[in-house]
Amino acid sequence: MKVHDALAMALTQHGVDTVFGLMGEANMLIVDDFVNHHGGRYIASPREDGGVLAAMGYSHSTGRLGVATVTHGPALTNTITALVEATRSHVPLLLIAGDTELAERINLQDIDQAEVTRVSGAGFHRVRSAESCVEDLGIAVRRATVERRPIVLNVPIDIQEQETSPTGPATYGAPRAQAPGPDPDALDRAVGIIASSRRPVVLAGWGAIDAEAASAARRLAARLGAPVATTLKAKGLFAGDECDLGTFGTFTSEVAGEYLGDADCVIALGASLNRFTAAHGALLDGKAIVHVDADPAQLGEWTPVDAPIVGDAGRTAEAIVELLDELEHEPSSFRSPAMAAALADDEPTRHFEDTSGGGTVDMRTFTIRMNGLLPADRSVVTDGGHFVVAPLRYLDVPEPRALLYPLAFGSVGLGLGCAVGVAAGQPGRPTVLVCGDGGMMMSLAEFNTAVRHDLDLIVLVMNDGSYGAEYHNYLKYDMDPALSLLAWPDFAPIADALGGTGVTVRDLRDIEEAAAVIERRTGPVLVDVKLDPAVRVGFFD
Ligand SMILES: Cc1ncc(C[n+]2csc(CCOP(=O)(O)OP(=O)(O)O)c2C)c(N)n1
Repeated sequence: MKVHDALAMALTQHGVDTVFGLMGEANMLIVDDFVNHHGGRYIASPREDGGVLAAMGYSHSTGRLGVATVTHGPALTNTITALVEATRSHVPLLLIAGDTELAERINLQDIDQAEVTRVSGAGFHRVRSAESCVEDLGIAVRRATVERRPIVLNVPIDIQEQETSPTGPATYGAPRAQAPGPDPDALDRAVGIIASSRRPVVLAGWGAIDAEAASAARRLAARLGAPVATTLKAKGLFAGDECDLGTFGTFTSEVAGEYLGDADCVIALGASLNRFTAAHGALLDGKAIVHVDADPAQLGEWTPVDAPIVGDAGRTAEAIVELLDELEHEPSSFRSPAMAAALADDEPTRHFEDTSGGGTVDMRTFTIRMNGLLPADRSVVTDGGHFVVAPLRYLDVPEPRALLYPLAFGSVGLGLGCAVGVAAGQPGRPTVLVCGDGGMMMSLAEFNTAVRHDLDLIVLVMNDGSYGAEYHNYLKYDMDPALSLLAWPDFAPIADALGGTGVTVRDLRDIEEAAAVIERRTGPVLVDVKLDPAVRVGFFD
């Protein structure tokens, strides 16, 4: 068996059924074997960064390893921004990079792949020989899983063409995740603080999104008479709970913010309590904080805490409930029918002046309306820019893995690639991408990937005809924002030309028609939402 075939076979032995990427001379044989000999699915992107971002979206939405492949030289350098994003987002990802012949003295496309990878923060592993190729792939898969970052597996083309007899271990199993129990002294101290609080809140983060941890968090909240809240990353975890205060931090709603302001104790489960969650201190100052995380490095990293506990979020929440039972603790009355009613009655449109008119809509009003009109069981992906406040604040998601905002590197233009992978990973659930016109122009070829691979994608382009974030920065400096304005073409005909369906919203009355087009869709849809660049929202208030 040739090495390229052995590698493709080993991928399937690791449970990989989908590979994203772009082919060239140094990876096309692996791709061909994966599809034609081993029954895999290959999703072809028009740019390599799109393939890596799609693998990232796939991993995020499924919890599985994301896999992408590129050819040598410029193909790998095209992935660097995406690799930085995936590294900083702790996504387990395997990138198989073909490389030029080891024996060749000069090749136009040669570059030191280890050095190129190093700056991104991703890991690197080289296929050492034909005989070790399957073992090398296993090492890379294991590293991606346990190190929770991309690993670039470098495969020189001349090794790929050699014969091998893959008898070595196909897998190096990653250790199963374990759930460390809390230290009794740390637990006692925490329970002392919790028991003396009168208005506790249970806050869950990404470290508490598995089913056991989420139900333990709910039991703890019920036992304490506490409302629940989540970090932005864990948005949707408590969907349906009538005392869910929603996102804790920068995106807290006005009504929930009042209750969070009143809280005297926060029990944070698997949440890093970074500056966004803390709303730059405003939401945590003066409160007693119990901080639970399986990783000791996370405890108190961003915020001083009163009771740090190293432990699995679910097991620790259970242990706290048991101790409260032993103490015959009386639940607080913070969680109340009045709180549930105030949250249910809250109407987000009440908290701002709608600015729609003159051929544009207010993005907040538009997003709030779309929240009710889009299918409720959806994934939401955002790009970056001024507009991002609207989807992150006003679009609901059914569970945390259904929300992805690839902003760990602060880059514009990563949303559409990620959305392709999210849609591929969750075929039963439409994926809604919200991006700006600048981000869309940076990545729009990926819309056609969704068309070619029959993915259920709905794109909402928040089109203010400008780099809106920079427009408002110019105004902040008291400067003319003219250079941030861009006369892009209309996006609806572009969507049609790329094989999907485009529709334009210029007026609030157009929203129903856009929703009807979405409802009738047989392929990807793009909604070009015309906005006034001068309207500032969210962070820019
Ligand atoms: C790769 C990259 N290039 C440039 C920037 C600087 N930048 C930040 S926001 C932004 C504007 C994006 O415009 P758009 O997508 O239209 O969204 P808007 O801000 O208008 O809502 C730019 C250019 C960046 N963050 N990343």
